[in-house]
Amino acid sequence: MEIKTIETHPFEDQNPGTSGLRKKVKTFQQPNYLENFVQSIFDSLDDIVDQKLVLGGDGRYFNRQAIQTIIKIAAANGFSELIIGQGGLLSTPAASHLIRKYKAYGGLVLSASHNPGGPEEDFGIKYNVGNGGPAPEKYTQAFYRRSKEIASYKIAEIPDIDLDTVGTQKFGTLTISILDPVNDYAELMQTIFDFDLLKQSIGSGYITLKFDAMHAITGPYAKTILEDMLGAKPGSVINAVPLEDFGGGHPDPNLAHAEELAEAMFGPNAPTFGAASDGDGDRNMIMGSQIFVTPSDSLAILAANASLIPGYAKGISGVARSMPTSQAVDRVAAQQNLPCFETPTGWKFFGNLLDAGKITLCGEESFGTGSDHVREKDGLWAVLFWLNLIARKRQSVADIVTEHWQRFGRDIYARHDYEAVATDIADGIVAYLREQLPTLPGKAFGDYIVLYADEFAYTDPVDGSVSKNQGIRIGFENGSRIVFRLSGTGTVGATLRIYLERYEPDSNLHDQDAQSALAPLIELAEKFCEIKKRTGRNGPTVIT
Ligand code: G16
Repeated sequence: MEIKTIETHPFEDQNPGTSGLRKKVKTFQQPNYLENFVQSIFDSLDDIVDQKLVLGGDGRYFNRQAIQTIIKIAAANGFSELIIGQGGLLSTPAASHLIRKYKAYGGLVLSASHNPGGPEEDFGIKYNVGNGGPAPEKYTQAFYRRSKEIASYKIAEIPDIDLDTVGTQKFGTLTISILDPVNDYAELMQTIFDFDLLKQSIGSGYITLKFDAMHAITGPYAKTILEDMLGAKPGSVINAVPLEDFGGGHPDPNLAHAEELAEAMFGPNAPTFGAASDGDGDRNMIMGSQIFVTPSDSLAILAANASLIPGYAKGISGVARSMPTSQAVDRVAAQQNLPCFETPTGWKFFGNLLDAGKITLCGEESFGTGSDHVREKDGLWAVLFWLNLIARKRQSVADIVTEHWQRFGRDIYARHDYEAVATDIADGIVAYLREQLPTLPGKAFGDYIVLYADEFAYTDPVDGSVSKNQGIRIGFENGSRIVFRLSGTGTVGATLRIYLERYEPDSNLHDQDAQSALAPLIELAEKFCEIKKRTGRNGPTVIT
């Protein structure tokens, strides 16, 4: 195998965000852009020679070309085996599982997750470490540093690989293994959930379901598991064929983007259960007939009922949530005497806690839920967890949620996103918020008295690493919170996220619309950040 060294020049913008490097496809298509970043990753890793690397992506536009390039760079850098999903496809949780199962050194997952795909849209690449999880910050910072000084990359002279035939191919000492992307993952799910019970409940018609794969990666996974293995009616999985542009849609599982599903679930004759996943299969949205379950509530409900699931029947060691996620899971942890951790936004912050056995379940308001079975959030896992709960409890989704609120109270929750805000305006807002922080504690705004106002910082309890500036929090004496954060996954301007939360213990008041219940907090948020005033907009781009 001949290896060439190609001279290159650094790009200044290869700083990974919340989850890898995400840019417009056109940016990635610039000569040497992808090559530089991949070589920067390999240069920052120790002892990669003769190691295994997992490789796959969500099938979006540019996935196949990028994979062919990465294969050649990985080969030139001395990896001995590349484990690749057939067709270049792997969901993020499946990639995490393969890294763990085959004891790979790490993996490269090509995805911009919930961001749209196509020649004019987004592409992304993230590196996962040997535990199967997203590279922690010390890695991503090293990649960025290297990308700013890189002068050359190595590339092997091998032909393009046949990505579509399962099996192994050899090039000198390099083995390329093309695997069915679904098999290993489906096997893992059977070790966690009660597939016999699920088959019965679905086969008998007790559970009817609709899963929206949003023309993204979970299509083949959901078809195999939900329809072929569990017997859901053919057609239960909608938008099941992965497309390079996700059918022109936005593969973001929320009420705004999974419109077809939302309509069905709030319509007449709605199925018992509805769900959607995102571009790379790590997010989930859970719905029941006439009800949407917030991701924060979903995490709390899974934690409260984990003992009903075979994989967690022995008990869970602890739970964690990202800072802006509602405090619903904290209440479960307090009642069950479980450790509960609050981490910055980004799945990478759960990795150490999971590895150390400090937590079993974790989740985020951004439609991510997962457990120690892999080191990524896992959309279909959450779906199977809910289905298993419904089957075990013989209750509807609405009844499970209502019962949970009766037991623990309801954390009424919403997130308002202002997308594509000019960066200088967004920076001005953050500066303005920062200025106010010291002046707020003790101040009363109607019924809301500020208890604390700070910028969230996190010290990892396992390795002591400190992450600062992780979002602005304003907490009130009545337990309500407003959190402000700039997204780390967008590719156009800045996205300001405003997270609003109010605790309601009185079960007579649980059944109310979140936006109306949060109206005073929404007004206060505007007072603190002036987003509408500064942008001239009337309201958020997306409300979840
Ligand atoms: C990524 C991360 C998540 C994070 C989310 C939101 O999700 O993996 O841990 O919560 O971004 O990030 P932000 O608020 O910064 O946009 P995904 O599904 O995009 O990989």
